[in-house]
Amino acid sequence: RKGDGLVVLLTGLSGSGKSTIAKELAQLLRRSTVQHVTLLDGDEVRAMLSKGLGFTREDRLLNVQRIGWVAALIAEHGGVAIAAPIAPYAEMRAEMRERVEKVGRFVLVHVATPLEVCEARDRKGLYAKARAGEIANFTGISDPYDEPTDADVVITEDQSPHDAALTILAALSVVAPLP
Ligand code: GGZ
Repeated sequence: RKGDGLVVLLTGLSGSGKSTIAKELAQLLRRSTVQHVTLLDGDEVRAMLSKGLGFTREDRLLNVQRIGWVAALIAEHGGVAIAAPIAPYAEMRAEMRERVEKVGRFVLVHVATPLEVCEARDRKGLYAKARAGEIANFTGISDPYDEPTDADVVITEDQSPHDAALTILAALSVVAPLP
């Protein structure tokens, strides 16, 4: 319904588990009473909406602005949008919050898996490449990540994706008890 719009932004390092948690959360919401859930998948966004953009500060800003614009549009029409870009700059997250809060609710989730843990996992081998200088401007290695100070939910590394999604769900309280 109009006015019920919501954007959930998961921010965190590469390999922190954002995408997996986002997918799990979308599933939980779809199985609940919330039907219109749009997951703005990071890979899809980078392939379509932000095709051609790289990882300079300017490109990341554009990427996250585009995600914010689409997410706000979804929220404006009563939908729920979930997005999980790294969104490394506090400024871009604040801008998204401001944009969304004009039309609906905004919930910032910090997936706070420490750099050491992400790097040790290195599921895609990107950290090794970044350390070797094969990838420039890599978040956490050679590019900044502003730790959020305004997160509505913080997810820690000991939580399973399912646990994390349940924690977020509880914080959303969108799943109103049925009458
Ligand atoms: C960070 C990079 C980089 C650099 C490629 N820095 O773990 P992944 O692979 O699948 O997720 C990362 C993704 C980050 O894109 P985002 O759109 O989320 O970033 S931002 O919000 O800052 O615009 C990583 C891959 O792209 N990747 N190069 N230099 N991550």
